[in-house]
Amino acid sequence: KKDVLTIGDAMITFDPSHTGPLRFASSFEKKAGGAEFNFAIGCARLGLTTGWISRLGNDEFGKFIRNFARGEGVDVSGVSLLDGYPTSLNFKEIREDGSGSTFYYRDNSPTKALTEGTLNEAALRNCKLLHISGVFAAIDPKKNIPLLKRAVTIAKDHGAQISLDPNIRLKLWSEKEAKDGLMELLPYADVLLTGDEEADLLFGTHNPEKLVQTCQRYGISTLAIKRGESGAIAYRNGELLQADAITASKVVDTVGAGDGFDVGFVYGVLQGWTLKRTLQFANVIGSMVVSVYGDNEGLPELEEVLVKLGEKEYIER
Ligand code: KDG
Repeated sequence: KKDVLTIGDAMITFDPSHTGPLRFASSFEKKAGGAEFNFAIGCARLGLTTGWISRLGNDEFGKFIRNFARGEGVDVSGVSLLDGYPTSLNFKEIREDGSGSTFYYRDNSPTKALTEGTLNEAALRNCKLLHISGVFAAIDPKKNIPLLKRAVTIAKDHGAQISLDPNIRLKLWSEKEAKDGLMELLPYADVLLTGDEEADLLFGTHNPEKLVQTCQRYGISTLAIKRGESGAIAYRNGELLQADAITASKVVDTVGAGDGFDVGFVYGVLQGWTLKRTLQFANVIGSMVVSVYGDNEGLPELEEVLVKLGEKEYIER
């Protein structure tokens, strides 16, 4: 079985060469991004066998994204290039403190053509963990919520764990749509990876004890709450832990930090690590992503994390 499988959208990300309002940015670097895509890249970099199900345009950008994922070792046999759907674009605005905004051109995302009937069921039956996120759900909620329900049902019936990151993007759907849609997916999740604001929107609270109770109601065994600069919280089997944020050497681009955390957390879950180690590992990866420009360029290889944790020596020359 593959360690990890994910389903979702990817886009060309245009990163501005300078910080400041996008209207004044005149040069950009062409990269690739997308929440579920970043997740797949991060898992593969850690050495997990990883598959990604998606649709891209049959164009230069689609080929670039597919080849990028393939080059990182992601199994892209579930990714098709389609005529008639240009690959989506995302222009990023980056502020001085590394925070940013995204400007999407993805109304006609190729993943709109990814239907339940075209899902690769064999891949879903053959993974240890299926990761889903609210970004793909938001692209086309009427189609993608039932599609994701079908996907998680197949995966779960064949023994997979399901991780869910609400990844709420209010540029893609309204608060009500997000809440209604994600609540339908929640009962299938084993691992919930959420932010404070997302928890507020979904459950009306981000109080950890209350969220633990909510998870118990939904049958979610493991919870992680990502709090950016305030660290992270994790819960499993009666154990509730808090970890301070790890100060990054410098923060240049915070986009993708949450995906990095997810990658690290899921890695720990799959290795059967203690909750403490899992949380620490996830936290370290989140902090590594923010000190590199790009949505996924800062996602580390396993060795780099071990160096960061002081468990391995880095030989410079
Ligand atoms: O989580 C990071 C992603 O959000 C980014 O790579 C692209 O905005 C994006 C999206 O919608 O996936």
